[in-house]
Amino acid sequence: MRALLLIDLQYDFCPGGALAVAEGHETIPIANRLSAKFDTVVATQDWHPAQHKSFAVNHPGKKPYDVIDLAGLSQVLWPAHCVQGTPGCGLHAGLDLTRLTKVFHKGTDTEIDSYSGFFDNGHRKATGLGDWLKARNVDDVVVMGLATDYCVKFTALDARKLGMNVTVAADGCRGVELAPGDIDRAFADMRAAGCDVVNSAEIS
Ligand code: VGL
Ligand code: ZN
Repeated sequence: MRALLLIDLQYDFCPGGALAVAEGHETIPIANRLSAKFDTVVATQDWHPAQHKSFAVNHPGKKPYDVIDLAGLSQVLWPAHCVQGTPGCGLHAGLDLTRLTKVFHKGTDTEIDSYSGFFDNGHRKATGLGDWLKARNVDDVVVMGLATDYCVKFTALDARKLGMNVTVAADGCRGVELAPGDIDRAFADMRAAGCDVVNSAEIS
């Protein structure tokens, strides 16, 4: 069985949002086109409490994009984004919600960030996505969404670690690109882990 994983297609990652990704909204029509071809479509939602420790505002004296140690891991401090229940946390209204089989939230634990849709960054707790897919005998996943160099990348890498065949729809992804080359490096990392990186038009 196969599933489409739509990663963090939320207002805060689109132009005008709190952690806007350039052209983030351009992923929406691609998500809708792909969704029509899949029986199982899962969306993830970054879903942070306001006190989340990945937010610079929760570390006095720090500013966005500073890097700190959090729970023993290197952590980029972000502008506050995807705060539970705020409009910015919402899935983009252009997304065809009728196609969604299931939504998984991540980043809910104040103490640790969660880029992957499967586990927190320390691989300490699972979101339930892995077990949910396994229960449905999903062994092939197509991944796309926001942001290429964070949540898409770590979701794709974790899917590989869980033994799934992973295809990344590159045109359905946009990245943060904190440092020049981050997006290209993210695709290279995904390829190196065995992900097939393709154009969405190639997916039937
Ligand atoms: C993301 C940074 C912080 C993402 C989420 O969805 O890629 N990036 N939180
Ligand atoms: Zn986040």
